Amino acid sequence: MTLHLYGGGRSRAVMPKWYMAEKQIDYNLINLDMRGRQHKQPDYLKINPFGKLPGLVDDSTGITLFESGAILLYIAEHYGQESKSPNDRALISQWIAFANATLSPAIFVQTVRERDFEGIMDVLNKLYETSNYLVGERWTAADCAVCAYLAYIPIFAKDANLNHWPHVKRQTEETLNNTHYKAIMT
Ligand SMILES: N[C@@H](CCC(=O)N[C@@H](CS)C(=O)NCC(=O)O)C(=O)O
Repeated sequence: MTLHLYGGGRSRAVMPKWYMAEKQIDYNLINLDMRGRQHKQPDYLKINPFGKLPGLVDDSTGITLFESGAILLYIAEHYGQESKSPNDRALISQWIAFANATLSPAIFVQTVRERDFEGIMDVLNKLYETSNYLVGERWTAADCAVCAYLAYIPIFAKDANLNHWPHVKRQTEETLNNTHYKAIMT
């Protein structure tokens, strides 16, 4: 086993975990006890000096990585057999950055949610009206990143009524019912 993913509790390890489950990529999961501050111990700080999860080590290339988006992109590029087209790869990277930098605060942070949530849902709903996929004709790391956050809406944005955005609602429900997603969330 060459890939070692450090996660813990409900950390943002969800995205790489779901991606690897979906693509049947073998890896070793190391769950750190955040309450016991294992993610602040010297051994883990060598992987992420900021002491945050997730982190990744790939023995086959010798890289250590932090930031869930960078980890997801790395796994997709090296193990996911996604598109080789530079434009598709740029688009996948765009959606992962959008998920972490724009969508995530619009779900988790109340002040941002009040300002941005509806506008973001309007755009996503329109995109999902014509396709289930954000890049090309198949599920990619872009869909993993965006849908992993959409699945948090029922928990963190309880007041949002997804009936206003039926195509976003469909994606959210499909994620919550996805066998691999459910398996990594248990
Ligand atoms: N932008 C980072 C966020 C990392 C992050 O804040 N992780 C949280 C768990 S979701 C964490 O490690 N919190 C513990 C701490 O900050 O001490 C990413 O996407 O990886």
